[in-house]
Amino acid sequence: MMQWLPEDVSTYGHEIDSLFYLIYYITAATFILVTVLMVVFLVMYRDRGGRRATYSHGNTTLEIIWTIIPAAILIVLAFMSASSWAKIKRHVPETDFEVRVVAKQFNWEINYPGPDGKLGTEDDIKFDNDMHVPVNKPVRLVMTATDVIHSFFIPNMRFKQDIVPGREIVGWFEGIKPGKYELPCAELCGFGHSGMKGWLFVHTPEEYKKWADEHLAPKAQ
Ligand SMILES: [Cu+2]
Repeated sequence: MMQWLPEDVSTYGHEIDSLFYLIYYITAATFILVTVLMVVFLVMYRDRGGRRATYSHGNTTLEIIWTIIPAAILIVLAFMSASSWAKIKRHVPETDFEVRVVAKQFNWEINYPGPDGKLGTEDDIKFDNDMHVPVNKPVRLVMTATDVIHSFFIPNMRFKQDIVPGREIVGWFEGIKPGKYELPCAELCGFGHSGMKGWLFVHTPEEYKKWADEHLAPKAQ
C-alpha cells in the first residue's frame, strides 16, 4: 500500500485512511478503465475510407449497468463510512481533558483552564499556536473563531474541523504516539493564512506533567 499520507498517530486514523484508500483505488481503476476505453474507441472508430457513420439511440442495457454499479458503490461506501462518522464526529468520549481553541487572523489561541478549573473564563491560561497534550488520552476541543472561518487541521491526527465565528464546535482526538505535529489552518482565511500554523506536542504522561507543572500550575496558585 502506498504511504504518502502523513504518519497516522490517532486512535481513529486507520478508519479514515482505509476508507480513503478504498475510494482512491476505486477512482483510480475507473479512471484507467475510462481512459483506456476512450483511446481504444478513438482508434477503432476513426475515419476510414468506405465506411459510413451510423446513428445510434444508445443501449438501454449498458446504460442501466453503468448507472446501477456506481450507485451501488456509493451506497456501500455510505454505509461503510457511517459508523466511522458517528464514532468520530457525532460522539465525544468521556474525558477530563479539555482545551479551548480560539481561531483568529492569524493564529490559534490555545486556552487551558485557569485557577478556577473552568474553561471560557477570565483566568484561562493562553498560548499562541502551541498545544500540549498527553498521549493516550482523549482530548476534547471546544473551538470558536473571532473573525472569519478557519479550519483546525492536524494531519497526523486525521482531525480537521472548520471553525465558524459565532458558534462553539466540539471535536476530539486521541494521540497514540508522542511527538511534535503540524497544526495548520486549512481554510483560506485572509492575507496571513499561509503563516497561520501551530504545533501540537503530544507528550508522555511524565513529560506532560512536567510541562503542566511549569506552565499551568504556577499561575493556578
Ligand atoms: Cu485561518
